[in-house]
Amino acid sequence: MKRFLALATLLVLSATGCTASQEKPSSETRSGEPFTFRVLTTGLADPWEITWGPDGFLWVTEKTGKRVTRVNPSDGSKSTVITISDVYSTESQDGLLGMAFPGNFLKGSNDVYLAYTYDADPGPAVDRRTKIVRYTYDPAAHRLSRPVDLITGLSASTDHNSGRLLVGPDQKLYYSIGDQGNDQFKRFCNPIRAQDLPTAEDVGNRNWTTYVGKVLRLNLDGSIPSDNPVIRGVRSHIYSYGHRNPQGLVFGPGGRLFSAEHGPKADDEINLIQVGKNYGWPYVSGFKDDESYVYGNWSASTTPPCASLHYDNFAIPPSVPQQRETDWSSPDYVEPLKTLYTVPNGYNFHDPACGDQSYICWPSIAPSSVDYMPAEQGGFEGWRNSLLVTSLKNGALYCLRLTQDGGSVQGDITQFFKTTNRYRDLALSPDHRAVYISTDSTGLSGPKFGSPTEKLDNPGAILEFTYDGSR
Ligand SMILES: [Ca+2]
Ligand SMILES: [Ca+2]
Ligand SMILES: [Ca+2]
Ligand SMILES: [Ca+2]
Repeated sequence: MKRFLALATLLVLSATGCTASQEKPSSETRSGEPFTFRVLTTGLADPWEITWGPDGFLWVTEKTGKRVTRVNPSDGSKSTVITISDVYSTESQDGLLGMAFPGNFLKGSNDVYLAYTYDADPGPAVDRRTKIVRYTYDPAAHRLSRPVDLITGLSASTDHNSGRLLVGPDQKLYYSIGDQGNDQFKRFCNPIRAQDLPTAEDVGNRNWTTYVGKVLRLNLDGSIPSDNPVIRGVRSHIYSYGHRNPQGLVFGPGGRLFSAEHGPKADDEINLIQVGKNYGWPYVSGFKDDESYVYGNWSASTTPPCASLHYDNFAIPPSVPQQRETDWSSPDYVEPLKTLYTVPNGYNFHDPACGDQSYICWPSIAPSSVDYMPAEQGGFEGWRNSLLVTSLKNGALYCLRLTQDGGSVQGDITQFFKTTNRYRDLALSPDHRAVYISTDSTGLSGPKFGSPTEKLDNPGAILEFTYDGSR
């Protein structure tokens, strides 16, 4: 309880602290974990990507704030480097999303890459799309300017945009784009197109509608790399396919690319992304094991048509075609490295403690990002050579240890830093002793002591957890 009183005090102190001269936030120890904790800063509008810049500042995109903000990691003071009025953002999963720097950022290049949703319709209608844009940073004025569109007209949705952007060790852009949240909830009559691939004509016409449910790989000018895979006869921006909502992407040991992907009720996936491979969605959720998942394609219902059906999370009507995981196959299919968590058939997804919001209690954790803690340097020994995954639903950081060769996950998944928040992304300090976590401004977190809640401990904040090796 003491910790929560201290947190409340910190919140009051920092609520007015948006100026450059705010008092240094104080820290506290965490019981049972060798880390100290402080709220570095608050007042951010849905901080989304958080990245440690080579200038020693934390760079943050604010999804609904439509801003890129630099945060001083010593005192939490903030400055806005750009506000992008072109960003179209609602309270759903659209807005300013991914951000990435080239490998030589501030050492030869001042480029910054951003991904965001915008409205492509000039009139009152909304044509929600995604673009990736290059900006130029002025390190003297601390401002971003001179936007250049690299790719425009990508599909966008109120749901499952994914949106993670990286520059790889090969100096290519990697971008994850989700299945748009189709075949469920309000979008249940929209088919999932994660298995669809473009024709040569589509690519020639810059028709990117099949790019949903994919990991893309682009040259830094937005063009298609000449060494991208040829899949079913066509080379495009697609690097891998069959993804649901791969919101986490990170390069790990040996240049391996890992993803963290939101599963449906269960089966969040940790994947090793390989060139040209198929990750199975929507035919397979988690492992191909026929456990607690069957693909029901609502849009394919003809009698009656989908539009006259009522969506149900738990019961698929007889008119909706269903397919078992083991009845599907693809020569390119790759199983996940790990799932969080797979449950057997017959599992009860209705937890009465969760009421109408039962999704918050399902076995999936909503993995919003993934980072890599190297084997050889500093920080908490228990995390060396591990993937660190943030959870939206559980307000915790999950650690998955990699094998020595870096190609698979070993041992039990361990959980750290539990609070009543929605953890969106993380960044590591260069010495790997400090972990910075961005938190959503609103939404549901839980269950902590039985019930999910919208009363978040630290909405719209950056939390700092520092390894205290002396304890
Ligand atoms: Ca990050
Ligand atoms: Ca419009
Ligand atoms: Ca999969
Ligand atoms: Ca499965």
